[in-house]
Amino acid sequence: MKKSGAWLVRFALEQVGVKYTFGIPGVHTTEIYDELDKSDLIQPVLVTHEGGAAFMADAISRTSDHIGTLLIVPAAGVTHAASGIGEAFLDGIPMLIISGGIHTQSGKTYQLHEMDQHALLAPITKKTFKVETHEQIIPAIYEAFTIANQGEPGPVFVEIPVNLQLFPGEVSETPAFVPASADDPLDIDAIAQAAELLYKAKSPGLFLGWGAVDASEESINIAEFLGAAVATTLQGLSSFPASSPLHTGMGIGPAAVPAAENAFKNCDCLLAVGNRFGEIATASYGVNPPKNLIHVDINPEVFNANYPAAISIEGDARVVLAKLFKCLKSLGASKPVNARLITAIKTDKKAYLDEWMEHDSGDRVNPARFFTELRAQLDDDAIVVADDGNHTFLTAELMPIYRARGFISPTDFNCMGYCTPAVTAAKLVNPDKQVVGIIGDGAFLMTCMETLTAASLGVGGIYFVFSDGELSQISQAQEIPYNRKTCTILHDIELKGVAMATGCEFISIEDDTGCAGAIKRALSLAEQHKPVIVDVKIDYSKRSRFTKGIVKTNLGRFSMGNKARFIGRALLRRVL
Ligand SMILES: Cc1ncc(C[n+]2csc(CCOP(=O)(O)OP(=O)(O)O)c2C)c(N)n1
Ligand SMILES: [Mg+2]
Repeated sequence: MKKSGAWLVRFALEQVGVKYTFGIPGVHTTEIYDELDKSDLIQPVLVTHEGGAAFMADAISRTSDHIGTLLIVPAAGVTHAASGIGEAFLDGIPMLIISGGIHTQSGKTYQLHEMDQHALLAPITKKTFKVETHEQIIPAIYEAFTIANQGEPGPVFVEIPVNLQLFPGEVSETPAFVPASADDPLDIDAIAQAAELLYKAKSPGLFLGWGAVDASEESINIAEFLGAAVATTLQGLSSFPASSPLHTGMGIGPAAVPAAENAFKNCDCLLAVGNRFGEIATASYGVNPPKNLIHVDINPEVFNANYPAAISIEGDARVVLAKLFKCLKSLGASKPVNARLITAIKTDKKAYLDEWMEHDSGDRVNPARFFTELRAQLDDDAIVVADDGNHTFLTAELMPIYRARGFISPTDFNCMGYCTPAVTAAKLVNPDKQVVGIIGDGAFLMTCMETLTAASLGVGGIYFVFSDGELSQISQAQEIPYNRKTCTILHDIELKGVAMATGCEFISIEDDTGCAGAIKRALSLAEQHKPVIVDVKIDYSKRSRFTKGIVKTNLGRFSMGNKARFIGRALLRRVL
């Protein structure tokens, strides 16, 4: 039979369950866009910048069962999208990237958008495909989808030359997509050994990353059985419900919240799941896991990369933890409820919150008061999205998250600009859930035009912009050593103007007394499908535990000579 390439792309994307594509059409993709216009299953979404499109696709994957998909022009669209593709790659998020490709049979070079996209994308994708015939289109998209979801997930790129899209070509079949069954063998011996170590431990603990996000139930079973404290990484914040009495918070080292720092001080057996001990997760490698480290991950490359493991178990977190729980139960009765630990966690959490609540924020908004009010008004299954900056760590430390995938943020690629498009997309694909973004004012400047996309689609996301006028996570680090803030004081902007320009509602929160009413109004407007930009005049005069912790860890690593040089310069600048 004869089919156009564009038809084949649509067929394959529908088969793998794509619901939205994000991008901006060009001459190399209009044929596919036109084809998607006919689809009952896929909605192509016009964005304002392909960088936003990539963050949107990422958020679709993180908050739904659909794979986030880009449909972009070659070269210029791909380079714009590269930031979001990189984020998805380092954070282990599945993504399909479909781009047009230059004409392969014109016999001409120096074509519009001609470049080696595969070389550019190789380091930030799991694999790239360039299809050469009509026959290859469906299999390439199926394989791309499979690879994107297999093992540690990530982005996969498929280039479809424009001439294939436009014209019909011969294909022998148009097979339905059949998902590959992934029944990888488990290392049962290692799991049994791990169970014994955990069962024997005096003070076992769980440290969960994003890789454990779909294994909450299994983690809860194990933690309750052992009476073990549970901490999460930043990306894994939603992997364990903050409502559990065993939940301590983010981190396990000196940069962790106090409940976690204290609960893990004497940890003698650590079960780390879906957490590769990266720089953010360990607060600059400031953690010190016990000798009995049991490391579970789907990607074996992470084992022993930064910290030696006593036992490494490769596999899907849900499957491994279910088996581990069975092994634990076979060893004996569950441990008695650890009342001392539970009381200590509760006391530490309250003391840390009190410390924040008592902090004098002057006539600005106290972060703890804002988050406490937001949590009180949000549904348990609301989705909270953060960008990258000081606001991220404040959210992680002060905003309890109750449901798996109820918190997302750009983590290891650490790309600012993520939040605004991600809120738009998360709300688009989760219309029945509340979706709120916590966005630094610097990050908002990067991608705030994706609020226009939300307004045009009638998507009621809420964008809480933490306005401190600075690139704070960086300016805080300049304050002491440099005694000046080069290029981190933001140019003045009237956010109300952005709201006016994009058709969003606008609310301002000037001080603590404004929080309750403003949040209530924002939620009610969002329920009426209106996106809302909320300008929060935040007070950043108190540092997060994370920031204080990494500063200490890094300074501690400096040689005496370098320490003296840095301190000397800081003192000199203060005197001069
Ligand atoms: C694309 C990109 N550029 C620069 C940085 C470096 N960076 C990390 S945090 C940060 C400050 C963010 O400022 P803002 O968005 O205002 O958030 P705040 O820290 O003030 O809460 C910067 C510049 C980055 N992570 N990503
Ligand atoms: Mg800022």
